Amino acid sequence: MKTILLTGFEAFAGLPSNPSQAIALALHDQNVGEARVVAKILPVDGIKAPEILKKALTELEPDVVLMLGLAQGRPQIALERVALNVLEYRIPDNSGVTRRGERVLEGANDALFSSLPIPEILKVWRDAKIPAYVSDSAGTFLCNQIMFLARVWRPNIPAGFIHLPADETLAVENHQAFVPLEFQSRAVRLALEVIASLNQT
Ligand code: PCA
Repeated sequence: MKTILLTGFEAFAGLPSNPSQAIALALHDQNVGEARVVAKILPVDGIKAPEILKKALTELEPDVVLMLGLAQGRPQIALERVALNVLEYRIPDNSGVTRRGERVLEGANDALFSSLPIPEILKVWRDAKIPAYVSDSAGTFLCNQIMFLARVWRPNIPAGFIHLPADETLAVENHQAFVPLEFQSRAVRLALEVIASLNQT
């Protein structure tokens, strides 16, 4: 049976929650098609998150890595196409560290593409009437950082990132676009079904 490593992030920026955490935890230890999902929640910490990701990759040797994170203010679910070898934190991480003008990994490529089947995932979402789009920037904070590292550390497996919009819990706090958590969760599950059925894994 294949193993899918599914990561989410803890809350950050003073927010009460992070939909990526709730969704990843709800899918932990579930079977999706021929694959078993193992969820890990990463701290929003530029040192600890890479350490936990690396440990999970070594211990689980997953066939696929799907990473989730929150992008408040985005109107829809976004499948990231590319991760940049740049750290340009616009806010401090949860340990109070701000990194500016640094590389994720010295000597590595400037950018790495997602190795997930982007067109297939978009099609499944479209058929299910889930509004979503391909994003050409995962930002320059933690989400971009771990997407980049996953592609460097496991170049030969499908690995990529989904940015989730605010959910209802976050949106009641301020006036912003949101997609209900239940709906987001369905989108992630559908993406996992596509990924689980990949031939190359
Ligand atoms: N979103 C942030 C980091 C953690 C998260 O969920 C980002 O987009 O980089």
